[in-house]
Amino acid sequence: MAIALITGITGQDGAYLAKHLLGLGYKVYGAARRNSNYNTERLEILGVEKDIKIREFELLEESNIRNVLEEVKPDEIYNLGAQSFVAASFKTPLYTSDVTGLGVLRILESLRSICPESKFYQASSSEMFGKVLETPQNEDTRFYPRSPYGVAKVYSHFITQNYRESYDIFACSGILFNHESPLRGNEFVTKKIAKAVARIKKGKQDQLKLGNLEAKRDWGFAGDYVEAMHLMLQANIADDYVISTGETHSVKEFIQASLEVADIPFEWEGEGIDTCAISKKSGKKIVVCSEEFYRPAEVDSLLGDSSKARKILGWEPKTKFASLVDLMVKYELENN
Ligand code: NAP
Ligand code: G4F
Repeated sequence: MAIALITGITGQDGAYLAKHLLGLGYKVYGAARRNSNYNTERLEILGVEKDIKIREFELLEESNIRNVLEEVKPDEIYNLGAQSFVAASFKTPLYTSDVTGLGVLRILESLRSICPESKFYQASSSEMFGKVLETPQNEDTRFYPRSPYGVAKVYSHFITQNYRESYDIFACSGILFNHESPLRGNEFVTKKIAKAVARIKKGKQDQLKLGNLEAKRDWGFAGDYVEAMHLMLQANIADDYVISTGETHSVKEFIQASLEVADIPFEWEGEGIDTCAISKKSGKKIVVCSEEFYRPAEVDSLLGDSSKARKILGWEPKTKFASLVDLMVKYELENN
């Protein structure tokens, strides 16, 4: 039975990947940082919590990482752990660089001496393309990160590549574009919108406050994307792959589609920071913009070209934008 170690097991992708690997017959270890109460909620929602062996794991602490690798000796390591919220990285740039950037080096150094045969997956990000230099973005597009998070991901991407080339480690980076699900963290824009729209529908919330509604993202479904992570580690050659849908939509379009799923009639008014959505029923503003959610530097538009993954890995996204919005808003209407 193959053994997988997933860091960031308590996060969105950790939960979907664990479920996928268990379904393929893997023995799954989940690496989670110490907490007064491990946050296993997502694993419980997917019904896999009892099948995963949790080990204490802190990306800031090399001795801790070494102990886990010595005990588990994994065939495959999926490094999904990170300070992953872009907006927070402007407030905690040093911490983000340490966890999201140097954390990867700590794992690679430990892997190199303890289990050099382990295959390694690094969670790279479309945030590395930042102020994009071409559209769509593929594996050869130059990076231009726009946040401390993006810069840390560029570091971790290149250190993964460097260890692959220097020490012949089977190390891959998946350059994943935004992927969402009902298990997405509450601060991310899609979850924030889906949750608020359901609450507005039920009369539990009056208004949703957001930042830049013009930003565009290539949004896919996390359940589809974790399959690509696994496929990368089964390929003949270790390499890097863009994973995306090839469609881009604005935050405004996501709101529009969400209000339609919840059957809330509305109309748009204003432009830029004065944009708002007015309920046709109450005449009140149900969506407004606020300076507090704008970022010091923005990634305006992302659109991925995942033809390499389609060709070499045989991977393709199954969930389109409309189905993703439907899935997320209906989940909130039923469970919120
Ligand atoms: P997420 O839900 O925010 O999960 C992040 C995980 O990292 C959580 O389990 C968190 O643990 C853990 N973590 C944070 N700091 C840690 C530390 N110091 N030591 C050990 N673990 C730590 O993120 P996600 O959406 O699942 O994304 C997974 C990975 O893919 C991340 O590396 C992210 O940057 C990257 N990525 C995500 C996307 C996307 O659209 N989702 C796109 C491209 C790349 P706690 O539960 O204790 O906080
Ligand atoms: O949902 P977001 O916070 O995701 P963002 O910044 O694109 O980052 C996510 O995707 C990356 C892949 O490209 C990952 F690497 C990263 O870990 C994370 O998963 O914001 C999306 C867009 C941004 O342009 C933001 O400015 O939505 C805009 N936005 C507008 N109002 C908002 C809000 N974002 C958030 N979180 N909250 C708002 O109120």
